[in-house]
Amino acid sequence: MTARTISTDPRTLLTLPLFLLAGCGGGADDGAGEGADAPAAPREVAEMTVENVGFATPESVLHLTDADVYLVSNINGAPLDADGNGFISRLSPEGEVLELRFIDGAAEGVTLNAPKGMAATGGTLYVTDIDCLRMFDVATGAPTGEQCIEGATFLNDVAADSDGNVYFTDSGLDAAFEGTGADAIYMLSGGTVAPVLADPSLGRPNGVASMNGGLQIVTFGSGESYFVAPTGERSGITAIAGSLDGIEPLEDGGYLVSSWGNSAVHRVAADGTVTTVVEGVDAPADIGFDRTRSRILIPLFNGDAVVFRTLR
Ligand SMILES: [Ca+2]
Ligand SMILES: [Ca+2]
Repeated sequence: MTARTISTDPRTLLTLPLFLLAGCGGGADDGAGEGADAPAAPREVAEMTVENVGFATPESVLHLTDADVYLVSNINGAPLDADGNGFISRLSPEGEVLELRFIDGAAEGVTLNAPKGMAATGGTLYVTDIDCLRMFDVATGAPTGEQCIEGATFLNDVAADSDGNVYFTDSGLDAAFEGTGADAIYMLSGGTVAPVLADPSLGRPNGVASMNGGLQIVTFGSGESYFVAPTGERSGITAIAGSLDGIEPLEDGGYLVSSWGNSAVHRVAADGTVTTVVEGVDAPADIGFDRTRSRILIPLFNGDAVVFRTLR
């Protein structure tokens, strides 16, 4: 008996491949009343909540496009506890947990305490973990290195640019979510880490995206979004919504952003227009985006679940 549960949004049609329906048996939510009429061909999973599978304080979801698999980082405990039990799961686009502890902080030779943001480039997975950026082989999960930042208090999101440079934020928070003044945006390039910006006025930077020739930052403290040029100059500082977390760039120059304050995912168009694309998601942390399926991947920080929603 699998512990896996799929909850469906009652507002949408449940569309599951037949093997999933068979695998869930009576355990599936009963949005699946169409079973007898289901066509033989596998259909696309449109809307889904993957829960009761072992996720533990999931902070981010990353779509690995080439492998077509989702990675889910699990803090497993408090966000700043160096408890050695963080893990990263592999999840299929059909909502099947392929390997709950693909990378396991409890395993011999692996250090992972409270993993948060992730980015993959050049065969390496970069993961923030309190005050360190840890590296793993993205295919095998084997540890390949780390960069620990003196004075960092709450490293959070990670993004890579097309040249393989890696950017990551420090939200400058302590265990009580009070400001530490360590707010920063770092760049790892050629094996060296240097701050792009380090300033307590950065608003508790959380999500970072490489786009439009620079970085777009969204903040957890001030609920703002702003652009950071390669020179470090900040511009376009705009209030979006409370407690912003994840950001995903869109092809049109706009982006998606999650807000704990609104329990929502918003779309910010290239002209700055803000709309709501997902509502009613509690503590939506570092969202991912599956561009192949136009699917938003939402980790529910307090719900130990990952929600799939189609961006229409
Ligand atoms: Ca932990
Ligand atoms: Ca985050």
